[in-house]
Amino acid sequence: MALLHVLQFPDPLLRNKAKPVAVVDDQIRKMVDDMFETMYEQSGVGLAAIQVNIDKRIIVMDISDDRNQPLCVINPEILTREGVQYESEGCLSFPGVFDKVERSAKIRLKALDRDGQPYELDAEGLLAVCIQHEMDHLDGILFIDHLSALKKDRARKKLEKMRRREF
Ligand code: K1U
Ligand code: ZN
Repeated sequence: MALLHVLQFPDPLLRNKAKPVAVVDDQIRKMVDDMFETMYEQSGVGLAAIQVNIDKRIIVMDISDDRNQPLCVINPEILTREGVQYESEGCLSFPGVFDKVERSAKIRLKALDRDGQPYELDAEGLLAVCIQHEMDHLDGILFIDHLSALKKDRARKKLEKMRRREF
């Protein structure tokens, strides 16, 4: 396995749109495993392939406290949506920036697993938020795109300030 470089805002590659995976083969499984290793190493609960400059519709997630419930999501589709939730989100491409985003409260997801087998999943709470956040990444959409101009500007300034402190 290998650790991958996570792109940071404002890298234009984060705006790329991912393409569907045609066949889930060993090459795709290697990408999935590398993405899991990277997500766990960065203490994230999710990671989309676009964030590591892979233009494929692949997401990895683990929202469990013990970090032992990996969820591999390939070619995701949201079948149904219900209600609204407004919760705080973070992003590995925006370290230190958190803000509330409006998302569907409950979703039904259809996807392929690490073996290329189709499955469906009902999600709510953090899992539903995380799936929607990661699916946005696959379409080049970032969570700050959901914020008001004022909050977006505040997030940008916070990121700049944190980066100045790093150097
Ligand atoms: O960059 C990413 O896409 C990963 C992101 C996923 C996410 C977390 C929470 C809400 C929406 C999307 C993260 O893992 S952010 C860091 C994190 O570990 C975290 C943040 C908030 C709650 C729980 C965990
Ligand atoms: Zn993100």
